Amino acid sequence: MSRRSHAGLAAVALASTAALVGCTSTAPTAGGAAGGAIPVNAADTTCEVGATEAPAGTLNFAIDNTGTKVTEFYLYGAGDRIMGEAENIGPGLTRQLIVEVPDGGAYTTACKPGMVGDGIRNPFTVTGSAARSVDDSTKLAEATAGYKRYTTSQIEALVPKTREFADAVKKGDVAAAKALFPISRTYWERIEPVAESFGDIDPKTDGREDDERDPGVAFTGYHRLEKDLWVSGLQPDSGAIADQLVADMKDLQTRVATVELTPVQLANGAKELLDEVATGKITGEEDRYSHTDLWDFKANVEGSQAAIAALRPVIDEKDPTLGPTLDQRFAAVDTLLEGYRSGDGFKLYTELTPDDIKKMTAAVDALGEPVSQVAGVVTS
Ligand SMILES: [Cu+2]
Repeated sequence: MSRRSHAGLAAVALASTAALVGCTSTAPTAGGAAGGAIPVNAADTTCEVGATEAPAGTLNFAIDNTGTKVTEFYLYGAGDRIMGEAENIGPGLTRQLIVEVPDGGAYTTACKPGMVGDGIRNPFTVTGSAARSVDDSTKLAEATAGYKRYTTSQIEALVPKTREFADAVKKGDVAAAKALFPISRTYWERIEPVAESFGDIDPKTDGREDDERDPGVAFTGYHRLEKDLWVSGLQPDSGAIADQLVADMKDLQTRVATVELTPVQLANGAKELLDEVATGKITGEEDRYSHTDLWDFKANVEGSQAAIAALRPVIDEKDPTLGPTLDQRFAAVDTLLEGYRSGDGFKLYTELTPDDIKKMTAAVDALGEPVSQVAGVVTS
């Protein structure tokens, strides 16, 4: 997840007005040219979205990073619900984002140069309503049902394992809590795009210390406790932070039970997980106190693999060449990661060499390319 601020809706309204007035939102006509991709010119200080509205259904954005910083693009629903996101778009690169938006209404687009803050936001209207793609294909319906079972099973393991971690923190058993930290996070990191899509849970459970926050909003969740365990020592409120983390995971469990996943979300989620690896794990940014980034790395890749596996019958039907390429690239990443095993876990990030990082970056980029094609294939 980008280092987003928690400035909430107030900033949304502010940002979009600013974008309209100051930051070159050129207010073009509906949809992309002739129903094609909606062009987005994402620069360092501007975010020109080639349309202010589009009919409900499958939206297709072509995001062109014309700036000098890595950027990302979001389509938000009400309450900053993430409808779709494309992260880690390097300068000079173009990335396609396909998002299924069956319900008409008010949405918001955001470009985030440097992947920080609330981004440059513009209102975006979706008109009418459309059938969900899952409704007109048995294979797609089976894919989302299968992935929903996977997500549910991960959360059924996440809640008790997080409880175990929290109990160790509350008992002051630092050694046990340190051992449980990366293990309990594995279930979270496997399904992170689904968890993130709610908008308000991820910042509380997986936010970093240097994230922008509203005044009075504390640094909580896994990484606060990671800092307590590995750096500052357990604090008087560590127990309360641990209990809150468990409560947030239970909240996630309740919300996921009613969520309807779409095939495009599975495909985008598989890519988002690899972007997570590229921006958070390969850089050592995510688990900066414990250096257990490779546990998260493995979990992100497993989660991506699960989403792709759920969609595989549809992929094989629509593009029989893509499946074998995906298998080969996933296998290459798995084999590479196995080389960094240590005991039941992995080497710490601090034990990796620049050459290790280079190999990991190349393998994840090589996997990211065919995975980024899946959204287009399953909606074709
Ligand atoms: Cu994370």
